[in-house]
Amino acid sequence: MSKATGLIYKSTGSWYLLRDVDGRDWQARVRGKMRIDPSIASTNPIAVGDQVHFDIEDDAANTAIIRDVEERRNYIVRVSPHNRHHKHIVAANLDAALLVATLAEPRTSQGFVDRFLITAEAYHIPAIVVINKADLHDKEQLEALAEWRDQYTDAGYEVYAISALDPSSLTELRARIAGGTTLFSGHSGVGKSTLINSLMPGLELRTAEVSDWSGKGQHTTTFAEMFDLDPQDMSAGKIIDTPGVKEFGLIDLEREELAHYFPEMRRVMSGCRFNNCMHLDEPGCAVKAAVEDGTITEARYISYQTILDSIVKQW
Ligand SMILES: Nc1nc2c(ncn2[C@@H]2O[C@H](COP(=O)(O)OP(=O)(O)OP(=O)(O)O)[C@@H](O)[C@H]2O)c(=O)[nH]1
Ligand SMILES: [Mg+2]
Ligand SMILES: [Zn+2]
Repeated sequence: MSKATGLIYKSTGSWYLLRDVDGRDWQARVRGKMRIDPSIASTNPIAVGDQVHFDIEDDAANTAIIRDVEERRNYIVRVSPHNRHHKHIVAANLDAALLVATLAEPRTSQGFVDRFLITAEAYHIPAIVVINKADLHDKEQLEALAEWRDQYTDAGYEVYAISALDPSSLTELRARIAGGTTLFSGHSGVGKSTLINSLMPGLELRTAEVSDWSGKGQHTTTFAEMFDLDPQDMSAGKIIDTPGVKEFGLIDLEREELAHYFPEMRRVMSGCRFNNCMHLDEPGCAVKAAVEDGTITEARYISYQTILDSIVKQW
């Protein structure tokens, strides 16, 4: 009954896959009362990426009982768009949060991208924007790609345009995520699992068949799961695949906070005349001045206004 530590690689809600420091896998459950961090009030006490202490239950059967969770370095929470009290810890102890977006089949909206980025900002997790399915881009989508690339790069984000089906397009992204733990998120069908398969030949995650791809989200992946980029080397980095999400509900934000989560607004807002400036119609607003001179992209500013509006309605 030795006590050991391990990392959660998968959670189905009723049981967990955990890997101990020697690389051995255990099927684990939580027994008894476990302290749940009341400041998060999530529906799940343990998430992928959590470091846990466990007792061996049955050595031959590889089963274990989780005792407690170590304090999280960080985590990312998803709020149900239908019930803001319904919070789910998607993953913990992350080095980056990567959004897989697509301009076609399916199209990811700017609002969705921006909500994801706000969430990552709020949790202080570096965000990466990946635009997948570059092989499908026609002239119009190539223009949209150039626009997205400019506006997100200007805002301060890393942007990668790739095709998960073309391994030669992945060189830079592969180097970027090496050595860290990266969460992959995005709508169903954008190619998260396909991309992970391309980054890790031999893994063979289930992906949607091209033939039964209808253009609607199909949720091929049903549970978050973490993978070692190199199974022989735990320090090579890890990727967390997640099920597709329809919407990214925002965590409890005050209207006044929102601009802080737009890095390009954060950089200039100290120049606003009023320190409670909402950057709407106030005189002497440095943010609006930056929009006018093109330092802040119009599309991102419109997104700010739209999201601000949704916060008012929500409360
Ligand atoms: N043309 C093209 N198709 C792609 C690309 N990447 C993925 N696909 C296709 O898109 C479909 C969905 O891919 P998945 O990897 O299952 O998508 P997912 O994001 O994991 O979806 P969920 O698990 O449902 O969240 C599959 O038919 C893939 O073959 C790409 O770069 N180009
Ligand atoms: Mg998937
Ligand atoms: Zn202002």
